[in-house]
Amino acid sequence: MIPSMKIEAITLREIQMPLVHFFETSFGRTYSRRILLVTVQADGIHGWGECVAGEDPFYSSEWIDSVWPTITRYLAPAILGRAIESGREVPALFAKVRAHRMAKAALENAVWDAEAQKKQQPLWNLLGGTRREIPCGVSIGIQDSVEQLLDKIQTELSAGYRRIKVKVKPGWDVNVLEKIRSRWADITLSCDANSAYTLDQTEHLRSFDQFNLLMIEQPLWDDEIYYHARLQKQLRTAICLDESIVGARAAAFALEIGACRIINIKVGRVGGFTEAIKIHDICQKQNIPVWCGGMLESGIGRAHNIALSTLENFRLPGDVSASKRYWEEDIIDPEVQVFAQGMIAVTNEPGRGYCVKEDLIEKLTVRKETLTAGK
Ligand code: OSB
Ligand code: MG
Repeated sequence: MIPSMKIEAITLREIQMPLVHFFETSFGRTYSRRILLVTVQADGIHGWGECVAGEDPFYSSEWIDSVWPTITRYLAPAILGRAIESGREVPALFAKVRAHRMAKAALENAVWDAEAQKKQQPLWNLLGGTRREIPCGVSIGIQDSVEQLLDKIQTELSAGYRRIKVKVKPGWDVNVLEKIRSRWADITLSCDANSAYTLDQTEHLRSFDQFNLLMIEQPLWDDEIYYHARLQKQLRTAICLDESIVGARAAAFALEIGACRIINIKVGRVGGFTEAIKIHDICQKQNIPVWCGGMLESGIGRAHNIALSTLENFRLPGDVSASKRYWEEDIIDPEVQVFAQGMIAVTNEPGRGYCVKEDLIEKLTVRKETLTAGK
């Protein structure tokens, strides 16, 4: 018999964590993160989840102050007091709420986290993963100068990372890629535009082909797929979609019309592990490689990204890198470490495989709310 868990309480917390170094994309610069963590309490077990919504509604429409009431008012009441066997049951319970995928993912993933503990099984194994080592890349933001960017790339290459991704936008693209390629002709290099271009700039984007990039991530509008198919026909470089792949249907559509040749899976963006696994499977059947994206997560989201990255078709290095690149001190123990060959070793521990530092979290907490069944 599969043991079910009764969801007795759900706690939301906002923690604030300054980044070791600012992170800049085409939509802005972040110095410090406001992160929503959720805890699902069931039969004496605490399952943890991290909401990847940002400080502002710039990457997507969700942001920290939209996800909080979405969870307290709609999502938490949909699972509180219920007996649940698996994280897989959660999406159906949330189906009435449109979109709000990052809010949903935080809770669904906390249920998976609890389920793995309850079953005394590693979370990665519960998700269907097989890899015991995760290949890692880094995402490097826009810097104050190209020299600073080159220094950062050197640091990350020395640390062993297997793929360098740089953020681009009009005015910080061809000039920058040229300098990178003249110094490192052969490294695995990609770029991410976070929707900074339009189809009118096709000729300009075609000039990226000379840099032999592994991919160009989300060049066009965040909510567009069709125009990416038009663009992909004009480029030699593979397009990778991030923002516009909000679920399995979007992924299937993008592949059907040839809008990309690679997909970035972010578990928060697509609404949770269940949907992320579906996208992984669709891509695997069509021989389209996927990789795990990052959202400047704290250790909990990072641990979940590692677990997801063990699925077989995560064939390209992800944006899942060491804790110390982001935080003075991460909220998990041990912190995520990347070994010299740019790999993260996956543990055999049951659950997420990293302990949560509750005392540290308490110190970082600026807002907290607990909801209980029947209230
Ligand atoms: O587009 O992949 C992105 C960070 C915040 C929002 C969007 C993105 C990113 C990153 C950082 O590229 C990845 C990471 O190191 O966590
Ligand atoms: Mg991206």
